[in-house]
Amino acid sequence: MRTQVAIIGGGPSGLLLSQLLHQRGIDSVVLERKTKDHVLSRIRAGVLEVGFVNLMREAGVAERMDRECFIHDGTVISRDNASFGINFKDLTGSHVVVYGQTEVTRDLYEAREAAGGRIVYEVEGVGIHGADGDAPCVTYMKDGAEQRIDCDFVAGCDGFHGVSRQAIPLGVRREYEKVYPFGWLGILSETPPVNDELIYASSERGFALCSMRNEKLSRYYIQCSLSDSPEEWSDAAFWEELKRRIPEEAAERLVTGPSIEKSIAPLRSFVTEPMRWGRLFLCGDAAHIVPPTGAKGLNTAASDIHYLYHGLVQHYHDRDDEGIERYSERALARIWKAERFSWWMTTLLHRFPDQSAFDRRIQAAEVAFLRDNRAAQTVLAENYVGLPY
Ligand code: RFL
Ligand code: PHB
Repeated sequence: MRTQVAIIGGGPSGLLLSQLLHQRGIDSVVLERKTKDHVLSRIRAGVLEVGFVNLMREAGVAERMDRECFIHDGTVISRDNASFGINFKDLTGSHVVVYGQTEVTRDLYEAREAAGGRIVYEVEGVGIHGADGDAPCVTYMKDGAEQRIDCDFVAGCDGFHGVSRQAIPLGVRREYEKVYPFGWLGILSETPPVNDELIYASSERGFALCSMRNEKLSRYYIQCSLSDSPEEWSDAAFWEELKRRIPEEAAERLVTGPSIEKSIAPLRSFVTEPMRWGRLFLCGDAAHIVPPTGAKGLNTAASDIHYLYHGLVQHYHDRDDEGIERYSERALARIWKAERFSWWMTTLLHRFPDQSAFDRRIQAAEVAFLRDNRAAQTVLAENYVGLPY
């Protein structure tokens, strides 16, 4: 098989890139390790930056999103029962959009299928060859037979556990990592959200987040121990713990119900550099991870796709390689700022096992400063709604 861009990974990064390239007449093939149903069963991001939404529009896949999404002009921060709002609209003139990653991925799959896009599911043993030369190729196993795709470029969109990053030689690759000593236990429940804006809650018992997907579907998280397993947490225990961490008035109106999904995500910050090696480009979780506290994971994946897409269009339409040559530099400049913001929000709002009483007081003082200081709120708001591409 031959294509212009071989894309490894059929998550949101890979599908969005494939769809954007298609809009500009550039051919791609997407290789996905799992089935489509499996990818769609993963409950992940919920908060999208306007930059992401604009990219979906450019890809021609924003119709349902524009109809069904929820615009959030602000968020609530609480600490030990006192809460305050951060008004994004007032502070930055912008907002964020609530529309689940599952729906984003579904819309992208539908668009790729409608356009006759080539997506190969359940591939195994993907290998990238000759990325440092002029004629790369990708090999993989499908139904017991080895297949090969010759291409001009390879986009590694295969997430944190993928193979693309490993294709960059160790002598070239630098990795930066911070692992946090806790995880997030998340549940999805068919109950109305407790609040019309998200609540980020810091408490003596640990962090909690009240989020949502729509008027009838809520997403809640509580900070948990890394040794916990979702089976150990009954729904009743989850709701009780959540209520103890969020402001009392919110706990009183919280509607509880059976969970329809329950999972634990460990928290990690991770960046790999460079994000380009010859004709191989890393995008999204394949290159970097943030703790979910700032809602930046999918949004940073989208900015990578923006830079790569424009670089490839420049290459094919203008015969100019400036965009692909500077891809890594441009993507990383934005990534590190999102890494900083996500690390900061995580550090501000979580309970760390080795924290002293002094550390807790400093955290409380920082939350109080944020509550009282417009400049501090503006810093949060500008980062949360998304820095410019
Ligand atoms: P994905 O989604 O991991 O997709 C990678 C795809 O590649 C496939 N794959 C392979 N295919 C072929 N060969 C191989 N060897 C392969 N290895 C892997 C996988 O099966 C998969 O389909 O990466 P992508 O596309 O870069 O997208 C990244 C986002 O999924 C991720 O950053 C976000 O979900 C992070 N995130 C959030 N981001 C936000 O912007 N806003 C949020 O509100 C937000 N909330 C979250 C989150 C992530 C969470 N978890 C579970 C980590 C909340 C949570 C709890
Ligand atoms: C979510 O709705 O899943 C969500 C929202 C905000 C975050 C993280 C996750 O910061």
